[in-house]
Amino acid sequence: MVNLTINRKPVAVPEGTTIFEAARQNNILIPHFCYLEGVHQIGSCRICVVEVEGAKTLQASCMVTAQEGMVVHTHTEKVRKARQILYELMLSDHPRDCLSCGRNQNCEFQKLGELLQISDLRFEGERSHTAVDTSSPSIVRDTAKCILCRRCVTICNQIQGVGVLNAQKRGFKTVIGPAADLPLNSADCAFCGQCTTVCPVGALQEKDSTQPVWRALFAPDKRVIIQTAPAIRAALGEEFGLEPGTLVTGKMITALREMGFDAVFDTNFAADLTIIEEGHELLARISDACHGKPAELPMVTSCSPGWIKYIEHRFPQKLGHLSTCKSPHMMLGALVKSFYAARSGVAPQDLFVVSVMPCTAKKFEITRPELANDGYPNVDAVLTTRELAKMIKDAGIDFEKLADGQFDDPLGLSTGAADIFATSGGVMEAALRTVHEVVTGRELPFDGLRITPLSGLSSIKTAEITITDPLEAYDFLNGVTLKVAVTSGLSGARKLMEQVAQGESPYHFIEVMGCPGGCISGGGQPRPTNNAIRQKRMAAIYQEDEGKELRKSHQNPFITRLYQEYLEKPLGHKSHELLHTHYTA
Ligand code: HC0
Ligand code: SF4
Repeated sequence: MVNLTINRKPVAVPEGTTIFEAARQNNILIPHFCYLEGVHQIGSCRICVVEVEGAKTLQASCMVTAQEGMVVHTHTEKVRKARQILYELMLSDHPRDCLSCGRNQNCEFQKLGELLQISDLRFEGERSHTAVDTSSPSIVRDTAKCILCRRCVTICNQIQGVGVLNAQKRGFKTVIGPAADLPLNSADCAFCGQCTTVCPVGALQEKDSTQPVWRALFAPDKRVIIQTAPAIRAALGEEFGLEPGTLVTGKMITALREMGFDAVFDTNFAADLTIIEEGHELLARISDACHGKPAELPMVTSCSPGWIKYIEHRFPQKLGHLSTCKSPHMMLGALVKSFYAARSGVAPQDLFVVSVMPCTAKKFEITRPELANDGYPNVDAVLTTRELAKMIKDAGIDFEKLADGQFDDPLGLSTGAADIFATSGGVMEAALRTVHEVVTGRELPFDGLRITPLSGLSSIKTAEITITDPLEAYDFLNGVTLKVAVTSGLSGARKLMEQVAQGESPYHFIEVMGCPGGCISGGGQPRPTNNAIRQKRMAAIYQEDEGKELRKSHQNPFITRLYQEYLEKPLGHKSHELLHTHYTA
């Protein structure tokens, strides 16, 4: 341990702790701005400066390690003045359009100004006048608002391993963006939106979809259908001041009805459907391999559109490894515009399908020509969790006081297997719950159906299951050890795909989610998202699963009926037409 004094208080902290952390561990909060716990400590903003006795200059507390006998002062007159000047200098180059900024009232820069008691605008700097980059269907980049904290650079390079955002040019002309001034749409951006979750100001935000959704709701000739992703229910409450991990499924449904949506369906229904289709696809590929036919193994999940965009950029020769399944919300959209349209007597062109997703890349996904049927996009608009919260507030709904509602039939019933899609490892676990039972007639041989090595926040997780005594049709699998891997965040995906590209992957099946931790911490989820919040959202998701009577996708009675009355069989003709696609380089 290291002993030091902070604000006349003797404290002891583990060796290697920064002054900033030492203070925080002892309930002394040092104002800060660019710092992100455990992720980003580069001292670029210097707001966290402190006085260290004996040092000639003020020290950025996030950058300096606590030393034995150090004497630190965090709130002296000199320190307070320095912070105020630093803030005012940043403000001198910042637009003052707070009232119309998407981050108004939710801006870390605004909050810091309040904390530092900035009352004067003493400096009027030369302003940067850069064009707003609206080229991406997912993300808007407004570098005039950027305060060069470089959090997004760290996330994009070190966490996601994509490396699209970097500091370009020098001095006053420095901007954060793709090389050669490329617009985001022309760079290799995955549209994962992780940068939008850490941007403290309005420089990186999701592209607005609230206005098209309001227009559809107000259009007299539109029947507007909404579906909600598995991860929304564990995070939406945070936008209304509830504790992270509070499940708000029922309130969310009631809010959507009060806003005027004509039907509220659950993406989880289609997650169950995905398991049936993807599980059979996996078995077909393994069967081919076991019978000496060409088969692209490992099969890799295809439901995360940021991941799809990444593999298209980085491993275009390996697209055949992707499952041909569309992502669940696209499957549900395709069913709404076919099955539901026919049942309810509404023409597909009069239906407007909205998906609420924790993901910014889904805004791009719905524009893909591979994901349309009969000339209609499967889904018409994607709202992030943050956007839905804004709309609920705009509609004058007192969210906390709402009674619980129920999803509409028949596309609203789901099992626990679908709930866990929201978290890294969930799709794999859900698939194995069904695949093992289809092959052997028995439940997974794990306690409470949980494959715990596959859950949690590690970047790459693996498991093996040996098939014993399969049913006759699956005799070829007797004694086969199924090897699976799970990763979330694109840098883990790159490692697993490098093995595939070198022909050295030992796995049969790989789950990839584009965001660290899976959809619970997608690019469209409430800010902030850190590991403590991820853990709480994850716990809520498993609680939802464990509370369900039906926890395996093949037990969903409406899925059984859908096959009987409409789709006929997994991987059948209608499934291929509506639920599957091919991505080509
Ligand atoms: Fe996900 Fe999904 S689980 S990608 O993480 O598969 O966004 O929540 O909706 O579509 O179901 C996100 C979350 C989804 C889809 C589902 C998948
Ligand atoms: Fe990087 Fe993702 Fe942001 Fe694109 S969306 S710039 S890949 S963090």
